[in-house]
Amino acid sequence: MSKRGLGLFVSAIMLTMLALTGCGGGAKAPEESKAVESSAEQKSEEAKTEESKQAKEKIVVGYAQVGAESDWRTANTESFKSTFVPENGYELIFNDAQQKQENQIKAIRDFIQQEVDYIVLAPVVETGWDTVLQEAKDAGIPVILSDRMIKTSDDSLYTALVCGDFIKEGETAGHWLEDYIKLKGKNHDEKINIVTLQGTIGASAQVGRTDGFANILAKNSNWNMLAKQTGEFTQSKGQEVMESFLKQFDDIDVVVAENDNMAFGAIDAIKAAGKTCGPEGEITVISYDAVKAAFDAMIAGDLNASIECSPLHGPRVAEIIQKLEKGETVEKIQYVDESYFDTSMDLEKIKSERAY
Ligand code: GYE
Repeated sequence: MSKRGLGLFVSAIMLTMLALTGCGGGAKAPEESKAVESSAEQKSEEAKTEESKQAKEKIVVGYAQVGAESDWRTANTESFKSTFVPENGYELIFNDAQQKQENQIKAIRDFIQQEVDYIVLAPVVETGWDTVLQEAKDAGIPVILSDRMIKTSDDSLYTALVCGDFIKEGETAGHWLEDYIKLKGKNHDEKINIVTLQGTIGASAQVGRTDGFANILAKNSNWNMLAKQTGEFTQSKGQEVMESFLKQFDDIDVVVAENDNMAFGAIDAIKAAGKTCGPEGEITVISYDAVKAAFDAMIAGDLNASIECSPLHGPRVAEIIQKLEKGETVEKIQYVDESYFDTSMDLEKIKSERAY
């Protein structure tokens, strides 16, 4: 039982005891019975106050967020901050770890000390969580993983996980490129030179997207991965790495950026190098997330396609917490259904209907 569950259980026993103290004990003399009645009334009043205090008590959620490295991340933070509000019965303690695991570990320890009811973790990298999550488990605080996953030999260290299926996203990018090359009527043996701007190395979003794309690359013998390097999921690093790729290789056909912001940086670098990109240009650019600015880049003709990844995990995590509060079981691993967008679609319309 969670700490919060245990607390509620103990209170329920107390309430029952308060209600019971006025009853039983055989027949009473009239005065005695009056006194007992009034004390019972008083006690049931106390019980009521206790009950309403409980009703007013907020569910305290500590969120160990990765940082503020991308548009996706900003939308994700906003999703949590607008969901976990007092009007919905929550108190949110938000921590921005500035992309550092050690900061997230410290934040989790602080949450444990503050005796929060739930810990939500968006793990910056996959490994190295067992010790601190064991501490949360020992303290009876359920941990919900959101956005990215972890590698652990003990699945009981987290209660649920909600995120994108990153391998599938990588494969979707690969399939999109296969179709696009066919559409362009390229010769089957024509060499396709690719560079990849990777996310934070060791983040499940990076690992999954890299591996998923590699699965499709393996099926296309004419695809040639020239280089892969991290751009840390940021626009400035993406630009920097793309600048160096353009200096090293003069025959890049495709850039796969493992998020939109790195693609924006890459597009700037391509233009600064006097090259062109997008559906009408020399270099094809594919990215992940599909934030609104990616739609603008596709509409402007700079970006070819963006593979969707939803940042709107606030309500999804709230639903999990509500189920746990009711003692219901939750699905352990929940992948969000995702799609992709490219310049063949009615992007203005789609963009106007999107929340991020
Ligand atoms: O793609 C990127 C962000 O973990 C899915 O992290 C997330 C990724 C997202 O910085 O933009």
